[in-house]
Amino acid sequence: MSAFKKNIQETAVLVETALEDFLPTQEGPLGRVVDAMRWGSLDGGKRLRPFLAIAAADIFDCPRERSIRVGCAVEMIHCYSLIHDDLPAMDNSDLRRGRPSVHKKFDDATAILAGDALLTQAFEILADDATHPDGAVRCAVALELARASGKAGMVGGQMIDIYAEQKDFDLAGVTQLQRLKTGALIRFSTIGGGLVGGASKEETALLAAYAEDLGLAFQIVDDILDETADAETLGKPVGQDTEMDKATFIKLFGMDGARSKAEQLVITAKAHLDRFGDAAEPLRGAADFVFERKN
Ligand code: GRG
Repeated sequence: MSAFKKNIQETAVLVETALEDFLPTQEGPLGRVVDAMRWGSLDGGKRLRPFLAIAAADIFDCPRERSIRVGCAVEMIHCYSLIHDDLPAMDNSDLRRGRPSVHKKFDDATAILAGDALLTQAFEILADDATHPDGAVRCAVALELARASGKAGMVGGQMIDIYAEQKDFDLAGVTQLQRLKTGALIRFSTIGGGLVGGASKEETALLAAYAEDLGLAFQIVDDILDETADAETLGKPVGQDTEMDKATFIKLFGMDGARSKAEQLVITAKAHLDRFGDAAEPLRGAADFVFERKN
């Protein structure tokens, strides 16, 4: 197993334990929403976003108990977005992470509430002084996550994805859509880890530049997998982009062109990390992983 795979698996165990602690089961009617939050967030996924947060914070020797909280906050936002994205009103997807999506396992209302509760709990975690003793740092991290998740970030990207006439999108249009829908949370993960670790303005800008290239590479690979992988490997339905005539990087560049664009982005992403030396090796590994991933 590569050093990176071992590294991300170890981080995933830490994140799983922390998420379990944040989401203890409860008795009574309230227990149902907690069960749905657990179904939508525990025991699944690559945990790439928390990995980025923890790896970025590690560069600055940040105590893990702080960076894991940032990682859990962004994973909760990510899981809420997947739960809502799978609803009949959006992607209408029955399968997620290789098992029934939350609204299939429970029902639509419970899935909406579980997503809402994960979204709000993410900010509860960041606002707690266990995340950082300095309120200004907690506030800066929460501000970045709010911007990355809301109308100027993931929600905005989802809106464009659902309603824009995508067939005429050029490179700028596709890049803008993906920068918001997927890129914003990946960018937050990296700079959120940096901020909780005490990164300077200049260091945060380098982490942001890395994450922006990484986010686009991630999305291009996502487009490629949607066309080439099978549903079992991916743990979700495939071929939906083509079916819905979505604007993708493959439509713009062709399969080979998209692959070499992603490869190029991984190289430029890693170049932004030069200043951090060996301490950024896990983030370099994440960039290679994003390009090579199969799910
Ligand atoms: C509902 C507000 C709202 C937003 C939804 C993220 C998103 C926006 C929709 C998900 C649809 C999708 C498949 C997007 C492509 C990129 C993406 C986020 C893939 C899933 O992320 P991974 O591969 O998943 O990191 P795991 O399961 O490993 O965490």
